[in-house]
Amino acid sequence: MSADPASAETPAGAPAGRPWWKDAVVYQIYPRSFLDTNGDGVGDLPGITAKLDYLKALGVDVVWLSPHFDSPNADNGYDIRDYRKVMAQFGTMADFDAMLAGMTARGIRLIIDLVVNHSSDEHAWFVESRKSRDNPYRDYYIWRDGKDGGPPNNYHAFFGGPAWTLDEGSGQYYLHYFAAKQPDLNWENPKVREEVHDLMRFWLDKGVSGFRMDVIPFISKQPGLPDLTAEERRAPQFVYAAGPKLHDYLREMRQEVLGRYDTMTVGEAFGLRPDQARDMIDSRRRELDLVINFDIVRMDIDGWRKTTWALPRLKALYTQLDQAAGPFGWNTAFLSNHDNPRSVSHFGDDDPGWVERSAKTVNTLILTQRGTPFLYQGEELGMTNYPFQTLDDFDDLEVAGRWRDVKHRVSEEEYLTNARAMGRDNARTPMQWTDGPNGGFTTGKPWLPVNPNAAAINAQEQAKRPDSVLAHTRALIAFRRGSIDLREGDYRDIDPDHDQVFAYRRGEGLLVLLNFGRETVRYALPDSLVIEGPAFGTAEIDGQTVTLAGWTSVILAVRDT
Ligand code: TEU
Ligand code: CA
Repeated sequence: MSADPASAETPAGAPAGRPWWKDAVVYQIYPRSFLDTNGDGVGDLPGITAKLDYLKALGVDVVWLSPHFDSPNADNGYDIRDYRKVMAQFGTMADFDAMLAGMTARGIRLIIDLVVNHSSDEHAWFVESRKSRDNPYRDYYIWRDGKDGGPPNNYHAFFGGPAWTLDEGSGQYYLHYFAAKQPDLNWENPKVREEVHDLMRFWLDKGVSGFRMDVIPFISKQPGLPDLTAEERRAPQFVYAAGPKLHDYLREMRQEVLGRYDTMTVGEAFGLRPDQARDMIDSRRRELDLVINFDIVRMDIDGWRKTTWALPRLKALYTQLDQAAGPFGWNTAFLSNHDNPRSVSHFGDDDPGWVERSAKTVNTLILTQRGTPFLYQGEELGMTNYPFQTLDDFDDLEVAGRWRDVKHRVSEEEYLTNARAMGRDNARTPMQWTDGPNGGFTTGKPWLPVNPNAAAINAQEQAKRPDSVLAHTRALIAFRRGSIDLREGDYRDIDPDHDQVFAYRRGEGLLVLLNFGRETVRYALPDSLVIEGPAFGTAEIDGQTVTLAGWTSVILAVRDT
């Protein structure tokens, strides 16, 4: 192995050079909520095509598109009925091709969502599978006889109730980790794996550059499907993600499909601890390239309950993830997506007086970490959580499903407080393009209401203002592109215990300072550090002391004495 850290990341036998996805900034689009062009209240693919210049100006390199496939939408497209068809509400295959061509013309790559732990129960495979015990598709899914007049084991579904549903016709139960309309595929069956490889090739041959893989650690089931212990039932994902065949399936996928194209793959690491996730992305093992870790976004989550978090804990997680990735892994940096609350509301301060400064600071954190940053639509504007009033205001099946599970022992008020803080619909309200009706998202009735703060927080207004969150985010993406220290440099937290300032070195030349609170902080740097001046942003510097106003951030050029 060479001593040069850059070449140490290239395993023997792999193409030399740094993979493009390490230097990319990724932007996630939730198509249902991006832009509606035909007034039916649902975002669509032509809406994405219409905004490609906006994405180009923002400076992102890759779009991750949440599922755009034919689906009955029990879980907004994460229940796929036909993997080769575009969801009619979103448009046609011609619309998809036009969108992809528009991206390619602008130098933007597209990765799509691969949701193959489960399909929809309306998928032709499942329609066949449930017909009878001897149907040729029976073994595409996981069917078992019941036990003692109930389900085969005590697995619980993430969206409420048991993870087994009885099919009256054939008298057996099928397994579904999520909703009953999302039956789990049987990866033990080589035909299932071939079908998945085929559909991957279908989209790769169209020109997509890779996949974000939904709950990919769950594809290998526990042998014999034993009952969970009481302890395991509190967080079953750690059992579901620990199936023995996961790595075999991923290596096979790389060999059969991915290795033959120039791709980027990012696995959703739900249920994996950092050291287990590292195994999926160790470049020597030839499985996936990147993972979406849950450690940070779910650090203050206990089931449906939100607990609290503190800055030193957040810092410790960043250091842990960085160390876990090691020389053969590469991290992602993100603070929200379509399953989590808005980052400025969760990690920042969404009070109208602070939201703008705070969103800039949160976005600075995302864009200055070591790893590939993922921004979620609206994050570049500092979009906030939605003021939900009642449980009926939520569209997401997770809110209702979990409520059914706990309503006999939890007050509605307590449940609502938690759903307001953590509910997935916070991130799913439509993009706020203008201060006009429905934030410019639709001329019709939006499928989920637009946040009333669209009058104050919207792209049109921010595009005109040089000190907006949008302008800051755009400038920072450009700065990152030009900075070897940010893209490649190592990561060192210089003050892990400070409870308001996050201070870290990137490479030899940069120090990032983030003030995670409203109080102004006079922050003293060690004498061993020479401050050459701000590299991005401004700050009042007096000798070794940097004054950081509430919720502000700065990147300093520094060197060691
Ligand atoms: O999510 C994985 C997942 O299980 C959690 O993130 C989910 O939001 C919930 O909290 C589980 O308790 C992926 C998708 O991102 C999500 O949108 C889908 O609903 C889910 O898988 C099923 O496909
Ligand atoms: Ca539409």
